[in-house]
Amino acid sequence: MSDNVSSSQEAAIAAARCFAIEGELIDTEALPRGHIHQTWISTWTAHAGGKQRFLHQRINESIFQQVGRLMSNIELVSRKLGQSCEAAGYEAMRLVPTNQGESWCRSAGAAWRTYEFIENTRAFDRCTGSEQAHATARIFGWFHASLAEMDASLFHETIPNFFSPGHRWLQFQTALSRGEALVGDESSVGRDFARRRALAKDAIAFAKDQHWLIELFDRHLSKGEIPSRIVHGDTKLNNVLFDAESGAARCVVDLDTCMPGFSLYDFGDMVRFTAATSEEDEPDTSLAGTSLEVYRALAAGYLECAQDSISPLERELLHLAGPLVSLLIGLRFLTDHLTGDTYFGASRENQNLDRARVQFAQVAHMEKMRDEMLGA
Ligand code: GN1
Ligand code: MG
Repeated sequence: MSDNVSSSQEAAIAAARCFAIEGELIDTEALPRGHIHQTWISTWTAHAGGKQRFLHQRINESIFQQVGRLMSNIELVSRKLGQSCEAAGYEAMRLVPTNQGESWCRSAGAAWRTYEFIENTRAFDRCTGSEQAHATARIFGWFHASLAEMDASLFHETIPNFFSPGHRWLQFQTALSRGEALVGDESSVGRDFARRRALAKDAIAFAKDQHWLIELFDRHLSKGEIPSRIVHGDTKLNNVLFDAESGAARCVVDLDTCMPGFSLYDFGDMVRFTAATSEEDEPDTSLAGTSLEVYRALAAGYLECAQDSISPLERELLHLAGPLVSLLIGLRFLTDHLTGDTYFGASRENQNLDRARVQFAQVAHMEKMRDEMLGA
């Protein structure tokens, strides 16, 4: 074990002990998931014999700068879902309080939170087929319905403009123009940007061609024609836990971006990830695209739950939600590639550029299937 790993394991052990867990700590191991936080699982001897596991997350404070606000949103959502999950046949994430009764703590300078680990489940990075897609859309549909009557003013916007198409476009444009201002001055930053921009030439051109989609949604959003609702904000297939035996959807996880947004964002994010025909960072973009069959199952499942609560305009724009969110996430990956991989990080060269290209290939593929998606 390298020094870094062992010291971060020690930090996770110290943090785990700050939470109100009974029994003896037996083991902790890292769980490499997600782009944002560091996650650990601990195992404890349970009171009545046997063992119990917990999930500890070291919160990324460069992204979530106000941890108190983030955790307040999560407390609201997990409490609300906890009230309605049983009747729907689902489960809700359960936060474990700290020894002082708070929802998070600081340990050795870092911010940590803990959830009960939900046993006998599996998460999927790739969709196994229509049935799973349908179940995914239904659990997120239930999620929206459960939060629909909550008072939105209780929620904090933990990452400003997180869902705003125009904001994502501006971040991309700013990365380009800041980088361009440095090119030619022979600084290492300028040279690195020129190299990254040259590699991304095709992706940059594609993004510019798709600006109409951003404008379309921005127009409706700014006029209030698309209503603001409490959304999940990261409705990837792997944020649903499925029962390891029956395969039924059991629990929605990753409540970090639960805040006011718009439902089509969540539906679009479901499409971009669940109906993807490749991994999110597949280097061979000829494999990237969107499965029409999976799209149809997602639309059917989502409409079963949301048909009565979405507006006619939201229904009309449903088929464009997938392209929009693939474009937005693609823009974010591309922006990160251009600015040195500082947000999502990268475990290999050009990973964020590959991620952007996959999203853009999906946008292009969905454009070709627009009529079929419209009819779903
Ligand atoms: C990030 O870390 P993870 O995988 O839960 C990101 C989402 C993106 C997603 C793309 C707070 O989520 O917005 O859609 O990566 N989360 C944040 O895979 O930026
Ligand atoms: Mg997430």
